[in-house]
Amino acid sequence: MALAAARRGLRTRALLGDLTFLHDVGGLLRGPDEPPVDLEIVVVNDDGGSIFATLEHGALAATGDAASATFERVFGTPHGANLAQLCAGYGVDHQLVKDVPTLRHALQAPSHGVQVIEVRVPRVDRLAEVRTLADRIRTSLG
Ligand SMILES: Cc1ncc(C[n+]2csc(CCOP(=O)(O)OP(=O)(O)O)c2C)c(N)n1
Ligand SMILES: [Mg+2]
Repeated sequence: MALAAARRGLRTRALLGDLTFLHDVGGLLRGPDEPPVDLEIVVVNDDGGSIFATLEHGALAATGDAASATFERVFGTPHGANLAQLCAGYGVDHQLVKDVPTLRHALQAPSHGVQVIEVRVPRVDRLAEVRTLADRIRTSLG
């Protein structure tokens, strides 16, 4: 669906996590007979799957004992993949963003072809951030 919109000349963005990106990274490869698309792929790279810290078994991560190491290996799944090099291998533009002003600038800039914008974030704060965000939404809804 994103590619169909991108073909119509609409500015099209996909927002995904690093593990999701790595799972489907082969999709960056578009053959010479494929129609050109304008697509921005924004990858939030926290070097693993932080969503699992927000689930029930995320409690294991906070124990500090062997269970937290197991949680990190099985659910956190850090990988250390170099997204810039992966994009280079597919001939796709890559931009690493390290702060909010740079991200704003990248999102406002004209976009042509397939571009990956990698936003590096820490993984450790995900549970606290989700709770804070939920509180703010509750408060704003009254
Ligand atoms: C096709 C598919 N495979 C596996 C899953 C299970 N799954 C849910 S979230 C997730 C990892 C998400 O990691 P990431 O994309 O880095 O996002 P983060 O949790 O860091 O925000 C996985 C493997 C899924 N939902 N769909
Ligand atoms: Mg992630």
